[in-house]
Amino acid sequence: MDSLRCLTAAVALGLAASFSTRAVEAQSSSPHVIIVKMVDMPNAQFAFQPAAVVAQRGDTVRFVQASSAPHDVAFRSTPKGAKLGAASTSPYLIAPGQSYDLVIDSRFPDGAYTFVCEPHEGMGMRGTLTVGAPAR
Ligand SMILES: [Cu+2]
Repeated sequence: MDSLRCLTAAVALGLAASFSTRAVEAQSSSPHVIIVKMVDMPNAQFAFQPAAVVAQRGDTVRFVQASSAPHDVAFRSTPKGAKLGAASTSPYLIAPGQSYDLVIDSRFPDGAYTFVCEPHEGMGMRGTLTVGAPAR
């Protein structure tokens, strides 16, 4: 009886181990890097391009400086439960090609986020981030 229980436990452990290995593989193969450029607009204004981003947890949103003026990324609204901490406002991106990676991890629960560039918010430099399944 004892040996049977032992065998059952060993099989259960083995199954758990193979499941968790598969979960790690699935996670490491799926994340994406989503590029958002900070650009000059023809009307002497600035924009995030694209201005609407959809990400899954594990993805990275990479903001890239492609403009003549410094920009940042400051969140204005977040879903309940979001704990962005230091990610709530980015450093300024100044040099061409300089980038800022925002890792969409457990700080970012599913939902709708809005962000702006602080100096250019009044000029319409705003964006949205949706974490979760793409809206259809
Ligand atoms: Cu800006």
